[in-house]
Amino acid sequence: MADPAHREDQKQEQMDRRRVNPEGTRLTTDQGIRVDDTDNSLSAGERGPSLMDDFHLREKITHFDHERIPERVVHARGAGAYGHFTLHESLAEYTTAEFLTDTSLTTPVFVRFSTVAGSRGSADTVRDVRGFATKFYTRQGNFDLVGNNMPVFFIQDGIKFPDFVHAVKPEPMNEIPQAQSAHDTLWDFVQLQPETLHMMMWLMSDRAIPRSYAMMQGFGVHTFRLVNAGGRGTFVKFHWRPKLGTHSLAWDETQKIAGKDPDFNRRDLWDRIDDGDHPEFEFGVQLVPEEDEHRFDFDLLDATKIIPEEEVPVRPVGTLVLDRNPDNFFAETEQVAFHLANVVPGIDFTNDPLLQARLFSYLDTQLIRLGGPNFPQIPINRPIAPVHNHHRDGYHQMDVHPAQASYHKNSLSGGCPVVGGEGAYTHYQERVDGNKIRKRSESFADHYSQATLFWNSMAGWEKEHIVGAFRFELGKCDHMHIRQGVVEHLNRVDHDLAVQVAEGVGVEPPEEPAIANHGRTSPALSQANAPAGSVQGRKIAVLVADGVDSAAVAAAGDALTAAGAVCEVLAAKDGFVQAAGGAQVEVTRAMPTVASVLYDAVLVPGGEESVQTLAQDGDAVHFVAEAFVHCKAVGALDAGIGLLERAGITGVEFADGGVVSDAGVVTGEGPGGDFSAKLIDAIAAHRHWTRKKAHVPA
Ligand code: HDE
Repeated sequence: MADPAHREDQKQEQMDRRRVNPEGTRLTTDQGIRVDDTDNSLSAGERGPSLMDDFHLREKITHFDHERIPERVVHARGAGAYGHFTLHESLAEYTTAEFLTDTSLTTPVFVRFSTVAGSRGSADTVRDVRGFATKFYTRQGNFDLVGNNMPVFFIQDGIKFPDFVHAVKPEPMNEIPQAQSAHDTLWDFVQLQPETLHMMMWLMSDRAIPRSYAMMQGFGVHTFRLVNAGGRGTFVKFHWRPKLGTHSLAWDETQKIAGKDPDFNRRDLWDRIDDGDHPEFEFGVQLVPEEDEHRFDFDLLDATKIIPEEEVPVRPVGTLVLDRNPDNFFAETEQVAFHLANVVPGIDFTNDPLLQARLFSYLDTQLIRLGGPNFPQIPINRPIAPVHNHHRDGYHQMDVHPAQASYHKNSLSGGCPVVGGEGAYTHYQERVDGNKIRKRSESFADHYSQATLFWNSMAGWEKEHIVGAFRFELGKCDHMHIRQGVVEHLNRVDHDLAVQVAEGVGVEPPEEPAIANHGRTSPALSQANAPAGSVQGRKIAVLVADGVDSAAVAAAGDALTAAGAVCEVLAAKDGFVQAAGGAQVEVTRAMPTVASVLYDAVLVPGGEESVQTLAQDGDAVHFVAEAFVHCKAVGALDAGIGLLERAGITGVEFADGGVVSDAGVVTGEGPGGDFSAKLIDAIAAHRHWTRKKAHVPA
């Protein structure tokens, strides 16, 4: 039965009961005994041995000794947030899931974003798939949508998952390299397992290096099934689409960020929510009637395939807003346990063999990671729907069950909990029939067509990035036969791609295409066609020194801030700089503590003296050059244009009276006119990937 007392904040109210506030308290042991001293052990005399009597010392050290739990075997590094899901359009025709049919409900959620291959302490900006796991605390129980930011997967059958993960993880002899796919074992796996090819195209694309968790799509990947009140099934693919658009970092930038700020994506998510700039995602579904199951040239049960949006449009039906940071990383983000098998009535599985293996894996791994069968009682995992059953005992049982009967059927507890009733989960009655065999279906045999579709759909700059990524990754493989093997597969995806990669990694380029390119495209796959973004939450660096034109700093800063951007004033040192007219301009950060890779754009205001100083400062010159090379918006006013020239940014037209904007370089005489508007447009465009930049060293 759904809980009639459902409230929007029910999950937070439940969490509040477990939140412990230290204010006004005194230090105690775990037994509640007040402690007189926590800095000195109990010892026999001032220089004598510590004593076993010291229960506080023993307890303190023992607890510390047991603080760590195993990290997730994959998706170890993550960042979480609470939020709400609202439905705009009822899917009652297709499902009985209440949160997908009742548009008056607001469903609390917890989301965890993650990288896959790296350890808990690895950098955020590595080339990798990103997890996008959502726990909906619905009135009918928890529904977990455990998805990724790419719509396909590396393998078709879950039995290959341990092989794949062993191949991509650091190599066994020396645990090198950390959180990198650029090594022999992964590419050896790829060349011998061509079903990986489609996903490898996604992994080599900019999708694998998102600018922000708030700027990436999410996908349920598998085909699931919705089931309506009449028991009719409809195939469904789940989609998340970010309100800010789907945007990525530059590859060179990601590698530098990994050192400058390894927490880049985690921090970005935290800061956005802290600043009230709440990440928002549209929830959409692709629906396929059961009778259309075989109408595609691929198998709906094959997780290495998408349903092109041009064939089955994504129907937007809801919105997810992330609006609350966790209070404690371990308690919430680390202990949250997602499981694909957590479904509510009206949502069911299909026979996708990758999905089926996942049904087993998540609970299994969580039993060891979270120490026994009672982890659903951990506050972050507890449903808001009431839980009653005969599960008993086990490590860390938190509930007290006074009833004499812990079995069904019973007469001693009035037959309770009673089985069934309104809203009970019933499995979709799919008819199955077959011999027990170990054999991949013939309908899973085509590994190349959709990889080609992806390649064909890319803009020119996206193709360049993909070729660059293949060259980088294969260039890190020591074994030439592995490089050659991959190129041969790429020659079945697209001949041009194979030749370009081969030329970069020193192997024989294929002479002829192995398969003719089918020429089809799916425009929805290209990030170039994603809706333009905004400057919301974008970080802009304003470079200053003594003598800066403070009016320009204030005017441009005001315009950018009003548009939702975050402006930071950077100078050689912290404190204040003395502006041209004598005013003081507060410095947000000292330049040596940051870098251009941590910002979306840079602005150099005027002021002769300021610009002369900056032009002598290697950090400032590098800052501007690097931002330019990473195709970011670069703005300069008056004398500030001189710093751009000093950085080697030539070939752009400089303003002579008016505002000139060329490939994201915006120059002007003063912050007035349309300078700020042009700069805002240039920043909102995210990156100017087609910019000519090879001549600028950075
Ligand atoms: Fe997972 N996956 N996975 N996976 N997965 C885990 O569960 C697994 C797959 C995904 O933020 C593990 O609790 C198998 C596809 C996410 O906590 C583990 C197979 C997709 C997360 C596991 C897959 C995912 C996980 C590790 C192939 C996208 C992180 C710790 C059959 C649709 C969730 C854990 C979080 C985590 C197994 C393939 C997404 C070992 C066996 C496909 C987002 O159970």
